[in-house]
Amino acid sequence: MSYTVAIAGATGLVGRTMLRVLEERNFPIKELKLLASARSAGQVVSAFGKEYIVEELTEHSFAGCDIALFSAGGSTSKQYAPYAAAAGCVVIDNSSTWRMHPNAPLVVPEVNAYALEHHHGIIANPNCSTIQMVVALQPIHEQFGLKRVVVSTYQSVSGAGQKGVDHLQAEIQGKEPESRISTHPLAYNTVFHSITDASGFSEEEIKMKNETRKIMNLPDVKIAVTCVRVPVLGAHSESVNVETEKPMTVESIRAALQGKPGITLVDDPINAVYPTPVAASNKDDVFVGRIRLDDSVENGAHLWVVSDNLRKGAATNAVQIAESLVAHNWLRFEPVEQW
Ligand code: NAP
Ligand code: 3JN
Repeated sequence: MSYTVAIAGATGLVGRTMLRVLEERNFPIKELKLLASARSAGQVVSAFGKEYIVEELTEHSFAGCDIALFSAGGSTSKQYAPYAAAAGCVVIDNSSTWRMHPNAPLVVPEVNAYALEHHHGIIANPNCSTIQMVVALQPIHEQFGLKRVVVSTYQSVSGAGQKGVDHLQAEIQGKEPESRISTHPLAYNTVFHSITDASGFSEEEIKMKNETRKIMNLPDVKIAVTCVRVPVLGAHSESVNVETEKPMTVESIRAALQGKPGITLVDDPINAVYPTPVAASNKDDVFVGRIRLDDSVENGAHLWVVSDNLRKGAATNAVQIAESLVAHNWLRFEPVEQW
């Protein structure tokens, strides 16, 4: 079997990474439809040894498509994903639009692939910072029972799309950026995501908390989040502190993580062996290291978790969802009346 796949946002950082990941993983493509805004219509993109012409995304784009991978921003997903689902095409959406919708499964295959079984045509891909954290947390939860998580992120500028990369690179070259993702300088600095919530939290912090609870099916787990942007081009790092029901040792944590799908342990701190964003870039795994016990609570530990935000944090996770749907024969779905 092979499938007709549309990519909405094919010219963006995530969309281009999706194309690469589909190619690398040899996803069975019958036809490929590359969609973006009217600005990019007519652009030529090479993939799978062929040249494709980018088309403007419209409500009619999904006729005959089996799967649509969306990474064109939240408002585009909100407007067009329901048209795709109505055309019988399964949407895997990278924006936050559908993540907390009760009819949309929010999936990281290593954690909750089971949630895909009875989908209704729109499946949400979590936020990049959430994905890498839950991949590392799930084996710890299974072994020791998760009570509380305290996480601080060190997020690369590619998380803010092409604009973020251009902003940092311009400043490093001593130029004025054409557009900015922060009112503060990015180069040689640390900044926060926009804070629009009256509580003082950024959207990114709120997403991490809500999405983690939904994916891990732990509605009451305690989570404290601080999200920070650092002058790194690709891959997000996270300091993750966990408190568990059962006691842990460094060795038992390593044993819980070792060999789990999607996780690579990089943990020999005496020899300066630990995960870094440079080493994690262009890889698909979540890299975990600096495992230490935290003696400030009864059962506590620290982890350092690093992953490529454009790959496992976005494109790879979306393609893994598509692979899982295909492998289980779960592409067909019962539609909902209204999204
Ligand atoms: P990007 O590099 O800025 O690319 C944005 C893409 O969306 C471009 O292909 C753009 O097409 C397309 N687009 C924008 N407005 C559109 C419209 N009205 N109709 C059709 N296409 C439109 O951003 P990105 O990093 O790829 O991220 C895209 C989205 O993915 C984000 O907004 C977010 O929701 C999600 N996401 C990103 C990350 C990450 O780590 N970067 C992680 C998770 C999720 P044009 O080239 O024609 O403008
Ligand atoms: O800032 C980052 O590192 C990740 C940003 C992700 C992002 C950027 C713009 C809009 C998202 C997301 O995936 O949550 C969204 C969004 O769809 O809300």
